[in-house]
Amino acid sequence: MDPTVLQAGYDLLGDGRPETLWLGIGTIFMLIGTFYFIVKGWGVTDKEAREYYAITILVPGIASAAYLSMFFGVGLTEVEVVGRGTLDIYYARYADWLFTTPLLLLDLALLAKVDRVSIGTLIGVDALMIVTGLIGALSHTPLARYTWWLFSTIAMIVVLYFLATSLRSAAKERGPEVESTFNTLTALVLVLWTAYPILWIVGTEGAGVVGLGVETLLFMVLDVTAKVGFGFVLLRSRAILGDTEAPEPSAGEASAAD
Ligand SMILES: *C/C=C(C)/C=C/C=C(C)/C=C/C1=C(C)CCCC1(C)C
Repeated sequence: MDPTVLQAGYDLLGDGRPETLWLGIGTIFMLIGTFYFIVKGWGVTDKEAREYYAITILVPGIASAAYLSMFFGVGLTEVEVVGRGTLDIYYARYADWLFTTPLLLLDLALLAKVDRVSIGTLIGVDALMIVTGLIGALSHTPLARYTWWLFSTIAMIVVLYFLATSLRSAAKERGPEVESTFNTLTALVLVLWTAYPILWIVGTEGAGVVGLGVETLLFMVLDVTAKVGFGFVLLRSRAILGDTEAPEPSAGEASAAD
């Protein structure tokens, strides 16, 4: 590929947005992920596994809509920033993340089988992370932008800490299959999610060291891996199956088993 294409992308719609190449490729990957998970989940009858499929199919499904809208230039706005001029901000990302990051966390919370209060707290702090990141992206002074970035990053650290400590020990209680899948997915989340605030702060939203084309490419790679890659690891694991080997003894179940 010609180096200028790698630098900025290729203006597919001819409207002066070279990043449309990466947004178009992102849409295709998210659609492939969505349909792959649908086909894979088609004949699944296990009740618990079906829950994981429903959640995990929604994630790239929502992202494909967000990517397609950004591709066509919807969910894009201009923000005047003191000392930086006018920035192009794709705010549709935050709408995507506001729904998809809680769903990814819900998958992990279901694996760990934690209570509703823990799930609510985890998702609440995660939503705070996305909303404060959006406020930062729409702010007009560098000081405000960096302050919101810090707020959002602290919320992210709380989420990741919660995953690596209390959810991790809860997952361990559920046996080696769940423990190993949970740990693989959490390692993936720790690495990939940490890259988002770094890319934001070096990218056009922050210092502007990385241009919009490269930034859009890297966010696309992160988004595809954090959603489709995550789903691929989760849905191929036996950890998502209900505890069929040791059914809870309850009245009526003996006759239902015949
Ligand atoms: C599928 C999409 C995923 C997994 C998105 C994750 C996004 C983040 C972890 C974003 C974090 C941010 C900060 C911690 C600070 C700056 C603003 C954000 C929203 C990029």
